[in-house]
This record gives sequence, C-alpha cells and structure tokens, in this order.
Amino acid sequence: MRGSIILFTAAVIIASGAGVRAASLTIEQSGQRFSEKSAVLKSGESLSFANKDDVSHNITVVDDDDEAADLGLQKPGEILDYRFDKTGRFKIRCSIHPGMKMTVTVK
Ligand SMILES: [Cu+2]
Repeated sequence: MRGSIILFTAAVIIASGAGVRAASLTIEQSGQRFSEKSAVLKSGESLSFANKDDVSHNITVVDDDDEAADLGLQKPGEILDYRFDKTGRFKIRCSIHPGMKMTVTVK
C-alpha cells in the first residue's frame, strides 16, 4: 500500500508539469497503455477513452478519498466518456491491466 502512495505522488508531480489541457480530450488505449500520462481539466469537462486494443479494458477512476468509479467492461473499439464534476486529483486505472495508469487533475 505504501508503495502505491509513493507512485501516486510521483505521478502527480509529472501531471502538474506537463498535463495535457483540452476542453474535450480523447485518450486512446493502445498496447495496454493510455495515450497520455496525465491530463488537466476544468470541472465539468469530460475525457473520452477509446479502446484501440483487441482486448477489453475496465477503467476505474479513483479520487483522493480512494472513492472509485467503475466504468465497467469496455470491449475493443468501444469509446467511454467520463465527466469530472469534482475538482481534485484522480488516478485512472484499468482493473484488468495493472500497468495502465494515468492521472487527471481537475481545477
Ligand atoms: Cu485494460
């Protein structure tokens, strides 16, 4: 558990330096990776996740309080939108592929 907290802190530092900013941003899932390591959004903006892999993914969105939203099974070719209504820092993960990680900062 402590290891994952340290990893998360490192990821947030990267996010604050080089986050992608966009009103509407599509994140591609390809090669079991997210196409961006981080993104910066305003409250109320959404991310689209486009599964370009030939395997299914299952995105979870975890906030600072460890509250998680489960976007459910996402089949190849499927696009999921998720709207960020709360400010804060969020960890995006795939519950099937532990190597898939990105962070979202919502201001
Ligand atoms: Cu996955």
